[in-house]
Amino acid sequence: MFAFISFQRLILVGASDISKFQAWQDAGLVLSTTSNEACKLFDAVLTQYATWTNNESLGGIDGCLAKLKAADPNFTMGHVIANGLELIGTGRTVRLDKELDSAVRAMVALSQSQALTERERLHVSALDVFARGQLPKACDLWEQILQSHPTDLLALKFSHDTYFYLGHQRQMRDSVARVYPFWTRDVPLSSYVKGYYSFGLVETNLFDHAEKVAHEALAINQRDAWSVHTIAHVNEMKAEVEKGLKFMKETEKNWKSSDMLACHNYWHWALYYIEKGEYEAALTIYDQHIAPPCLASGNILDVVDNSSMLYRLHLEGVELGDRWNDLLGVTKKHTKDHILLFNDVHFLMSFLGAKDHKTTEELLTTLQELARAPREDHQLSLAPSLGLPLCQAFVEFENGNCDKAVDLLYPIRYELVQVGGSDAQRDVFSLLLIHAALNSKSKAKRNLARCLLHERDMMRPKSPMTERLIRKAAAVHSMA
Ligand SMILES: *[C@@H]1O[C@H](CO)[C@@H](O)[C@H](O)[C@H]1NC(C)=O
Ligand SMILES: *[C@@H]1O[C@H](CO)[C@@H](O)[C@H](O)[C@H]1NC(C)=O
Ligand SMILES: CC(=O)N[C@H]1CO[C@H](CO)[C@@H](O)[C@@H]1O
Ligand SMILES: [Fe+2]
Repeated sequence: MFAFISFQRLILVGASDISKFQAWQDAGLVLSTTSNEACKLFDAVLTQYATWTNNESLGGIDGCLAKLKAADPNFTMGHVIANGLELIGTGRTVRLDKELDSAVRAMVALSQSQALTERERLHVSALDVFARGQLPKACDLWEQILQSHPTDLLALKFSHDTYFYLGHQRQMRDSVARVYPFWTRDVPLSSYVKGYYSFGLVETNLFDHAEKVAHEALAINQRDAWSVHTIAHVNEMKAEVEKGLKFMKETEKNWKSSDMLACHNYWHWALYYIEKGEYEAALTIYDQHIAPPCLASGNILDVVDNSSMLYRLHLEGVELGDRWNDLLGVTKKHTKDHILLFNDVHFLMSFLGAKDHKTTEELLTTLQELARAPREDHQLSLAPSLGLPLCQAFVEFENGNCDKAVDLLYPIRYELVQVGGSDAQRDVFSLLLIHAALNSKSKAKRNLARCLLHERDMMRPKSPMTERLIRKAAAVHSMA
């Protein structure tokens, strides 16, 4: 499974044959280190990241990173992958985290003291700009790498994840498409690239094509949790509830040990139950498979899933017990992070759910302050037009000011894609708008609710949730 070490070794053994050496050099992915062990560990980390799976027999990603540092502390690409995973994890920011800030600075300084390849320098620059919040610029640099090194899996995956955070759906698809022909069957991990491509397809509404490519990937490797995830999205977007439930159940054994994604796949599974109105079943999945890893890892994706699941159940009027308070224990420390607006709004959901007014206020004021100061940070530049009205809409809704929530949310709903995340994840914003409109005092807004439900029904016919909401809308309308 070592995608990189093979190239490295071939460069070494091919060195006597100049033309072959050149060919590998041109296509190959040079790693500037004298330690073969460091190359091997770099590859192990990349493989685990690319497959969403910590391999415990290798010591997991953290274990491998520690050994990697020890094998060659001066290995720039080792620093790149270590810092990159921290930054892409979006749980830490150099703005507030001195340790991460100095790690990024040390990486840049180290790279300047070494004779590196252009590709390696671009990797360093990409992370340097990412750390300063310039996510689109980071993607441009990774694209530059991919144009000359289409099998650079690290550049491909970092850009894929960053496009996701940016809500750049077509870029997420096309970035993989541009390198797709180079990922022939013999290239290690190539079936996973099919999974990345299929996710770009689903996020651009090419559902049938997405499903086909994901099944191709699964035919090669049924343990590919990300391709399972794409199919979960297809079934979600088409409201194919029974098909979705069946698929998750049948494949669970193959993906449940992919620890970085399993919680999210369970989240998709529970969504089908919410669709059906089977709240107890959704809560059982939540309590067994979503809450425990979230609590243990504090991983941002897990926290987001936890919040988002609870908020959807809250909108459906389900009693949630102490669950919001438990979640608050994990989210509260992120109140002032403001790394991604998408994360902010999910932390906010938990503050509102736990009725922690002080923390709610703190999140809003610190975001307002950061948004006022001019800065290069891409996400913060979106705070005044998108992040703040979105957060305020949630607050108004919780305070019972449904009309106000609609006024805040309705004008920006087609722009919200820019806060990132998947269509399925951002659906909670559409649901909030519909619920706010349904419960508005103004008749015009209740009428809007009906229109929004028609829109929803056209996009995913036969959704049980939409049907429930349409019945509710008819009831409140006749009351008017
Ligand atoms: C973990 O790594 C070992 C050693 O490379 C490998 O044999 C094994 O298949 C890996 N396990 C998983 C689940 O990928
Ligand atoms: C790392 O680089 C520094 C400065 O060039 C050098 O002094 C040190 O010996 C190197 N360490 C290793 C383990 O190569
Ligand atoms: C990370 C986290 O706080 N997870 C929580 C999600 O909700 C459950 C309640 O079912 C809590 O127990 C977890 O602590
Ligand atoms: Fe998803």
